[in-house]
Amino acid sequence: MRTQKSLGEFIIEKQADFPHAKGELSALLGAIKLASKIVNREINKAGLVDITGSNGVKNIQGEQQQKLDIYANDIFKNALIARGEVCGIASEEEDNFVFFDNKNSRNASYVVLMDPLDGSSNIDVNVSVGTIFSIYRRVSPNDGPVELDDFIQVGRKQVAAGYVIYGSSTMLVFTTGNGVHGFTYDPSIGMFCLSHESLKIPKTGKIYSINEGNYIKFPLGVKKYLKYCQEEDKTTNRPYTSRYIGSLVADFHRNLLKGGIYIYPQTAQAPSGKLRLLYECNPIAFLAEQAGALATDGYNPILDLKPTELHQRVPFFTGSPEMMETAHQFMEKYK
Ligand code: AHM
Ligand code: MG
Repeated sequence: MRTQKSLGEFIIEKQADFPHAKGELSALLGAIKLASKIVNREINKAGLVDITGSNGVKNIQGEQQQKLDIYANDIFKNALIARGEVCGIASEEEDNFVFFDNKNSRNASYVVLMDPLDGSSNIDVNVSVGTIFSIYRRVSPNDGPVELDDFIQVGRKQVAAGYVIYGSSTMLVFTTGNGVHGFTYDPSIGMFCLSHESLKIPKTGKIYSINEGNYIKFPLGVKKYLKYCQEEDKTTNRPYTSRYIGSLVADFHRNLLKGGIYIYPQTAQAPSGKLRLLYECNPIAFLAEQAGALATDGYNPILDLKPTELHQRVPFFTGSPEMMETAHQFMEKYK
C-alpha cells in the first residue's frame, strides 16, 4: 500500500503558501508534472528508438525525426497551453518568446521560462539530463499580448522555479519560495512521491564541479581557487574531490545533496560564460538560495541581476555557502 505523499497532494496541502493562491499555480505545476512524465518516458527509451537523431533526418516511415530537446520543448509547451494558466513562454529552444494567443490562455497571469532539456548531448551516452523551469507573474496588461518585459524580470520576482532530473531515478525538485522540496518518480504507479522535504545544502562540502579542460582560459581568481581546492589541508578537508557531469541539473543536484560548489566562469573568449541567465541560472539560483546555498556571477547574487535580453549568458557560481564565500574571496583578491 502506498504511504508516500504525492506531488499533487503536496501541492494541494501547501496551496495556501503559494503567492496569490488561487489554484492557478497548482494547475501550472500540474502541467509541468505531466509533461515531465512524458519526456521521462521518451528519454528512457532514447537508446531504442530513432528519436535521438538530428533534426532534418527522416526516419523509416519518412517522417521528420525530432531531436529530443525539440520534442521536450513541444511537450512542455503543449501541456502549458492545455492548462490555460500560462499566457506565454520563453525557451532556450525558441528564438523569441511565444504568446499563447488562444481563448483559454491569453488572459492568464503567468509566464514560464524553460530549458526543456538541459545537457541534451548527454542523452546519446545515457547520462543524466534535466528540465529547468522558472515562473513569473506577467507584468503587461492581461488584455493584450505578452511583451519582452514579462520575460526579462529580475530573478527575485520568480514565484516558482524547479528542475526535473532524468537520472538513475527521475526527480522533480521545486520551490515556491517556501523551501525546496524533491519528489521521486515511481514509474510503477506513475506518480511523483515526496522523498526530500525542505532540502538544505550542507554549509560546506568536498566537491568542486567545473570544466577544467578550459583552465587556461579561466580568470585568475578561478585558477587560484582551483589550486586552493587541490591543496592538502586537514582542517578544511582538502584536497576536495572533482566531479563534473557536464549537465547542470545533475551537477547542481549532487552538490545540493552532498555539499559542493559548481562554477561555469567567464573566459576571455566568452566574457559572459556559457549558461543562460533566464533559463538556467535564475531558476537554479532561486532553488539554491531557498536551500541555503549561494548563487552568484562570482561577485553579485544572480537573482539581483537585471536581464536585458532573452538569451543572455552569465558566469555562474553556486554551492555551499562556506565554499562560495572562499571562492568570492579569490575572485575579489585577483580581480
Ligand atoms: P545546453 O543548454 O546547450 O545543454 O548547455 C548547458 C550545459 C550545462 O548543463 C552544463 O553544465 C554545461 O552546458 C556544460 O558545458 P561544457 O561542456 O562547456 O562544460
Ligand atoms: Mg541548457
